[in-house]
Amino acid sequence: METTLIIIKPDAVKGKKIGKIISIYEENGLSIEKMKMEVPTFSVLEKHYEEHKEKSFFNSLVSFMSSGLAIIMVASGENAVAKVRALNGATKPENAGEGTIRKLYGHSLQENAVHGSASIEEARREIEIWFK
Ligand code: IDP
Ligand code: MG
Repeated sequence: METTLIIIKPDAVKGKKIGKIISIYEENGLSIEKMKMEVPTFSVLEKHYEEHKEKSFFNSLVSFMSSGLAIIMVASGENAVAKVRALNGATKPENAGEGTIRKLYGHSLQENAVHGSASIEEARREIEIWFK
């Protein structure tokens, strides 16, 4: 069974969308295997967003992601990685499809409610970072 890493970002936690977001994953066949709530630390975020380290938005992104509580989950199911990415929608909420989590609950390109691993390999790497 495939597994993937999901983060409900601080904007969605502050907006009280935790329950609605988890329901979308569960209603689409995914099972939550692990879950924790914490304020992400800089050192974990630096590893998680390693690929974006040189980007102009990196500092702003890490500052947003550590601005409050987040929910970090491992979800499993058939095609879990692709399924979560599809349910999340496009990175920029205004480009995300109708009914996707980012369309429903995202605020901006940066504050876009959720994270989902981009590939099976990335999922393995991210689960190791957050749940080692
Ligand atoms: P993804 O989350 O859809 O995989 P990535 O391009 O990997 O998108 O970017 C990681 C996260 O960084 C996004 O979810 C978003 O929160 C933030 N982000 C991406 N591009 C920008 C940008 O141009 N400005 C500000 N934040 C950005
Ligand atoms: Mg990405």
